[in-house]
Amino acid sequence: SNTTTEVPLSLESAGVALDAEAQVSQIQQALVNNLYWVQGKDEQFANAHDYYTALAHSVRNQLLQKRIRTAKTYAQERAKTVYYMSAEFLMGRQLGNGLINLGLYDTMRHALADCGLDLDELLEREAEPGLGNGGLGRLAACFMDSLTTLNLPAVGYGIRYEFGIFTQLIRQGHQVEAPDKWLSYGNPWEIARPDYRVEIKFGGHTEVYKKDGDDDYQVRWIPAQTVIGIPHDVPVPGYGTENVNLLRLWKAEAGEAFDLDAFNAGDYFGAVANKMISENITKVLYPNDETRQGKELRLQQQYFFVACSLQDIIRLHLRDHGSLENLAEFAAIQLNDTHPAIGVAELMRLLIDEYNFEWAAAWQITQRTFGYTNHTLMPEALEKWSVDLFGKLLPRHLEIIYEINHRFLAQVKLRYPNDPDRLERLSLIEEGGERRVRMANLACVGSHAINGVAALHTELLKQEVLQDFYELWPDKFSNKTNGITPRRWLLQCNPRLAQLISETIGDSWITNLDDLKQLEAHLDNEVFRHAWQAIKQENKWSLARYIHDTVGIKVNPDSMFDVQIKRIHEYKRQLMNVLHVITLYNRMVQNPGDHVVPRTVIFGGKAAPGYAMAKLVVKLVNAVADVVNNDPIVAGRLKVVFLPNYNVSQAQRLFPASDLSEQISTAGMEASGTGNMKFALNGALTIGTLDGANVEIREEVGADNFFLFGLTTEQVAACKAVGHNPWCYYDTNPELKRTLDVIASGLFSPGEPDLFLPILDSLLVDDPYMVMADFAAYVQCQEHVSRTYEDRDRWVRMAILNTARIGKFSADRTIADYAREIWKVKAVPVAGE
Ligand code: Z16
Repeated sequence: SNTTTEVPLSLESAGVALDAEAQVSQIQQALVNNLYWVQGKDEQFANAHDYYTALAHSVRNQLLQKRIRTAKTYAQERAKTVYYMSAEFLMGRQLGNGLINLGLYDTMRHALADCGLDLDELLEREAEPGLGNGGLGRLAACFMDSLTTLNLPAVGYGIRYEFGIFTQLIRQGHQVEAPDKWLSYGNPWEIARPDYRVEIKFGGHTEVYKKDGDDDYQVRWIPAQTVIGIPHDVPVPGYGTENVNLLRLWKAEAGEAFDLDAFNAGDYFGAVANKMISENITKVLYPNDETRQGKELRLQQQYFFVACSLQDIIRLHLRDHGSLENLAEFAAIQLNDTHPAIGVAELMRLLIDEYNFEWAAAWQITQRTFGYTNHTLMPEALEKWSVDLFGKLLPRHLEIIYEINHRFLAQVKLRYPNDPDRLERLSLIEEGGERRVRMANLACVGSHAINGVAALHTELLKQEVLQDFYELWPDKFSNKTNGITPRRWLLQCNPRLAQLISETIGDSWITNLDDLKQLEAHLDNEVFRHAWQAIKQENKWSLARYIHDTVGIKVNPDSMFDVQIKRIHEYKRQLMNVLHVITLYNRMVQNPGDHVVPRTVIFGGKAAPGYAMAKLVVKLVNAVADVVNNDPIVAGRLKVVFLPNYNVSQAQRLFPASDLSEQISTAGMEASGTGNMKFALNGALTIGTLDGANVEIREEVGADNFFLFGLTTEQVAACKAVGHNPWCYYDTNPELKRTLDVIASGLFSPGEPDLFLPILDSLLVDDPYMVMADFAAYVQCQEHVSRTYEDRDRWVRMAILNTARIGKFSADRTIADYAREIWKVKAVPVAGE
């Protein structure tokens, strides 16, 4: 054929009137050309991965075309831009999402089928870009989708980790971590931009000097080392829009000036070794969710990506506006947690040391530019860096932080003249013991807006963790309840349900999730309810197949799929869920003939590699699964599954197939949760505590359609205040006693009788997460769940109502609120061709 003699074609974008047949043949042509010209492969030898890559390049070409027009439009309109700074972006696979957002999904499926290729199979070839730990990183990804869908000018700034979140393997029931080599077959979605490289300094010292023609003294930073940041751009499409925003991820490389000395000194190997040290900065994602690690490399990562991003923002701003005076009018920088909070000191440094601003002017620009989102109430998660380490790595920033603190505390002293304790709490520096820089305090002082991620979380922030800041500046605080993108979390992951919904109420819900309310009018339509139930059933069959393929366990698709998928953490109480499973098992053993509602209890989630208790919970789940799944007395009425390596791709299979969503954290500990929203959107019912966004989900779906149990935040606090005694629950609840006794008996740890002792100790000695206190209520609520599930028609009605009433939790709503109330940015739609 002559197809291979032409230069690679890109797919023609929509707008050009092509009939379906012409479009299909053009797609096929583009794929073959890409195989040949980009990948150097003949059709004959191409495998599924090659076709995936070809397809990805075709989609990327179209996105780039739109991206170029988007950038032009934003510049012409002098649009205010959101810069979302996040150490994590958990984007998930891009191909399916790109096809859907371009409106090409069905066409592509047919074009591929024509050549004997299965789109689903190609989609599975894409490596998972796991550049995040969990909720916080996935939130950033949902936000990018909504920002673009709402036509808001935005750039996501982050780190291009060479290794993302580790691959979780299960060996003899234990978690084992393997490196995540997600880039080993290349990444068709990114474009390196060496032309926009920036230089970043580290270490060394500062000195005072006089600038020519200036009487004032200036400070300059003489670094010990410099590193180069290379941006890698990933286009971010929106749904049904021409706009394409950018995710700009930084990769660290060795600076040339830096190794030249070593080369000149004849130390060739030393110079190359130093290159490796620089490149380490973006080597690997820290796998800690909610626990900080005071490692130097982590601080280097944070400073590196923030400093790269600020230079980039300034370059763009000066290109379009000429002066930094009006930076805050055109740039809104959002700090996703404290990970990028060093940006406050870095922007001050740039303005003062590099652009000659006076302190007061620089400070005003800085405060007006930054906003700060807090994601946790847990004190152990709040980032604090040793002053010593900080000063070694960032000597100039430490000086600037001291100066910010000095001026800030002077202001506080005027307001609270005789309150040294308050001063101590507000200080950017923690004294007593090793002095440390408090990043949350820096973020609060340097931002004009501070927000929590769910109503309860924001209230608790104001009353507890950030109380002193709230009393100082109540107007800075607001709530922005988290949301999820309905494109990935319904349209893409649950195509059958999406189709039924669109056939029933039209497809406006895709960009206006509140329209799902119209489903309520169809609640009494039996045909609709049956269709709904049949889709859940099909999704469960397909998950059952996946479970069998991955872990070899046969599950009953007619049983209730009871699912808890999230990072493994004591406060999330996977342990309480396992204890419930053991209790159900004990009942079967004791009364084998009793009627039970069959359940499949599914767990998924990674434990931080250094978190021994979380890893022991993983082992316990697997050990309980071994016993329960193989005991003939159970007769298949209860199955336990631990799915290894939970990630975004797996999540897309799990949410559509779930009946019951486990949201059982100790009240007051989960800032928001977002999995809870994904379950409800896909018609699962929640068993949950009054924690995080559960509170608002229950408000929206109605108390009758939510299985509530457990102590409230206030009750937890009261209980702890009087002294919580877990033994009394053990002594007075025979089922709980039996459950712990069975673990202690070694039934789940043959040959290792002491294996689970740390778990029993934690429960019986101080039970900091109130598992013992909430257990009876949880088990009772689970009985109510089972009885409800038996009335299948009632269950389906409740499920439909959950989906119908979940509209508030669209990330489109969340982003519209940020845009209006914090960022003051407006939509800038790009015209079609
Ligand atoms: C994270 O994923 C979260 C908080 C945090 O301090 C660090 C990480 Cl890596 C999570 C919260 O635990 C969760 O409740 C919340 O929904 C999510 O951030 C997004 O706000």
